Amino acid sequence: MDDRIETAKQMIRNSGSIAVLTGAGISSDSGIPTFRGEGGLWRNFSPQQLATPQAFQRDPKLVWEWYNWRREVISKAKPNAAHHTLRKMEETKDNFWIITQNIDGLHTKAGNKKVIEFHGNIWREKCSMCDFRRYNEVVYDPQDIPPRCPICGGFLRPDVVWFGEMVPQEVLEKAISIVELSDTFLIIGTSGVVYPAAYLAELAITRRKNTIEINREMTPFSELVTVSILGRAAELLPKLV
Ligand code: BJW
Ligand code: ZN
Repeated sequence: MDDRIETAKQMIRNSGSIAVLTGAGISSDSGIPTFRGEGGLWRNFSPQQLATPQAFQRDPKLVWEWYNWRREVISKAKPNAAHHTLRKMEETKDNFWIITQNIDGLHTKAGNKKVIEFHGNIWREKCSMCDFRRYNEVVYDPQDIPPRCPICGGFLRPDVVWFGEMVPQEVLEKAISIVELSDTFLIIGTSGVVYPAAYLAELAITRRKNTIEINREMTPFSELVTVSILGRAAELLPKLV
């Protein structure tokens, strides 16, 4: 394992252009549960049962209860050593971008400036009926759920990307160009089963970038990347710089 860390470290040191794809695993050491695996289920619902427009249409209150609970957890969470390491990396590289699937905002909180929030942000809200959008960093009182649009009275929803919805075109295009322009690609704490995020990692692999994966477990990428390191992101990332 130590020689893998050494190889990854050299790749990062010699690289002028780094792109990073992060998933729920990078925030698990900040106390935010992941989606799949241990502790990932909220009231026994899987993300596929809650993170969909159909679930919201059927039961907006239930879906908001889930997001409100996550808002509460996220409001108390602090960036961990993995987030902080990525901030240091950004400071030393001319070209450095994070593409995160997380909606918790912890990369920005850690001080990173070049962050693409691929699946949106939990504090952003948009109306399910009209074009109203707002940033609203509050944990709701249970009786105020689901919140209503101040313009049209429709239900507000979290401005995040659910299953069956498209990642906004400009976000997807920007992410793809970041991958294309990078020479080193890090894949951190993601199960790699959700598309199109997983496609970005596949793209990096097919374009023969230097690819480094950090994950507690094996993923579909583990045998395809240049270096796969098994372990916790908060423990391993600081060793790479
Ligand atoms: C650690 C660790 C530690 C833990 N250190 N590691 C191609 C093939 C098959 C299906 C599809 C396809 N293309 C599209 C689809 C359908 C679908 C999809 O991907 N389904 C699959 C599940 C099969 N995709 C979509 O619907 C997407 N939209 C789309 O395709 O639009 C086009 C279209 C539209 C209409 C019709 C047809 C096509 C949208 C997907 C949006 C996903 N949204 C969510 C919710 C976001 C908001 C929210 O957070 O509530 O995004 S679902 C959920 O999964 C969330 C996450 O960002 C995402 C990924 O999860 P992630 O980050 O990987 O977390 P986990 O929990 O899965 O994994 C954690 C990992 O960390 C594990 O590996 C651990 O081992 C590791 N770990 N602790 C290091 N300390
Ligand atoms: Zn509205």
